[in-house]
Amino acid sequence: MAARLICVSNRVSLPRKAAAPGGLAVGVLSALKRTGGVWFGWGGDLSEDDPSEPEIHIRDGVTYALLELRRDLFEPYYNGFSNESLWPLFHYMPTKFRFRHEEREAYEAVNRQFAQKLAPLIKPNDVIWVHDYHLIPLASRLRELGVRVPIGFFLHIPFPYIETLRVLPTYAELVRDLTAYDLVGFQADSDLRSFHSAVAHCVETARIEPDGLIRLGDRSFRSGVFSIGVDVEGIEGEAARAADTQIVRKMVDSLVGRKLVIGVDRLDYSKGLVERFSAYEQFLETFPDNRGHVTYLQIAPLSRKDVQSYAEIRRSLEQASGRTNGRFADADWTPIRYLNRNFPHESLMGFLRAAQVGLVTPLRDGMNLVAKEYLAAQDPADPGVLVLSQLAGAARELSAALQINPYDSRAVGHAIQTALTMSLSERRDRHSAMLEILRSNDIGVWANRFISTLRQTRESPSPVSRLPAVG
Ligand code: ADQ
Repeated sequence: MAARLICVSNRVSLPRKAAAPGGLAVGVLSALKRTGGVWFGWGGDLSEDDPSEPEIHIRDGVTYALLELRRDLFEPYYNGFSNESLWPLFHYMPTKFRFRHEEREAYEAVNRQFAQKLAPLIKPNDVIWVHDYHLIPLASRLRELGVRVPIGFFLHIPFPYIETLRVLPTYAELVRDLTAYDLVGFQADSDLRSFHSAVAHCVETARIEPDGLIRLGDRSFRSGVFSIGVDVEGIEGEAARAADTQIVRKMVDSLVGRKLVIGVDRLDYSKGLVERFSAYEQFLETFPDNRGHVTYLQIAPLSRKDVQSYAEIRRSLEQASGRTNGRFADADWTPIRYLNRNFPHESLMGFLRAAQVGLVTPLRDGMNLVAKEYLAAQDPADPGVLVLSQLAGAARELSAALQINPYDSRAVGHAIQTALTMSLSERRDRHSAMLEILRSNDIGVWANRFISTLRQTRESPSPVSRLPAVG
């Protein structure tokens, strides 16, 4: 019998609910739709006491196991340790980092609860695929409960080099917990190298082979790069269909022939939106002929509203868009249209297709699916141009994009101008080169590669208690 896949992530959304924006959900769902299996995680409800058994729903061959989380643990686990310690640190932003012991303890407690509720559902033939930084200790906790099936971990965000990771007082435990997996996967080479730097630092006796195999005394595990892709064919279809929908037509009509520059990002400081707004302002200043002829549409749904730094960035963006619009707008032209709302995926792909320039300028990003979606959504006969941050994981594969340093607002402004004036033949050449890369590593290839590598690690690893001590 083929092994059953169990995906585990912090949050699980049933497909009938409006899809929350987020790259992780896109990736997990497309893996499970291909193979069937179970998606286990928090369903969005909080309980006063220890959570009851997960609620089970079956939809289109996928079993959704929805867990409740304890109200008193959720805030310190999710907003606290996950999003105020790990997220900024892993994105190389230590000035936004904070550490509180009670938050880290809540993170550990939630991971123990995930393990306790998941363990009884596991069958001997299963493979478990854990997603992202909220659940790093999960394999250790499952092993302690006697779970012996292969467990893999994929980090959707960057992994920082050891000298940055050491800012976290409990970094050694975190690295040790990662070594309890059978396979640890990263978005980019640089993340894998950083992970190796951390293992070498924490476990003196570790031997790291060139193929990513890591030997720790009497056990070994695999590490590797698995850059996430997008559903290229699906997006091509969605984008072409969306062009004829009312919502996209209305948006295009409202441009009255002006060129469109687009950005689509969760509202997050790592996405470089403040810097992007100021680059656009500089672009209008440096290239005044564009005033009145270009509209910049920024779609940025709110995320992690309860975290202080997210409230701050929201204020900064409102100020920055207000300033640019106040300075340059005319009675019939608004330079920046800034929206904090979600759209159905198809409409979003239609908006991307309608834009002559895609602006993807994160200060740091594990991969960035929007960059790939923008390319897949283009009309190959008349494609737009991607302006892409060198600090996004996607930059390695998308070398034919106009790559910029997102902190360099002059360079970003010049790139927008270059994109708007690029010849059709150059646009086509760049687009077709990148589309070929996207097709060869689409979301299905990503999921299959990870799952088949995980299945190959089927021998039983030794208990976590026998791992070498961390220094
Ligand atoms: P995110 O940080 O969430 O993902 P990203 O990779 O860009 O960032 O994915 C966002 C997804 O949400 C895209 O599929 C996009 O289309 C969708 N989305 C954005 N705004 C939306 C809106 N207003 N309405 C509807 N959908 C919207 C994390 C990491 C990334 C990594 C992914 C996947 O931070 O680096 O690429 O996981 O591994």
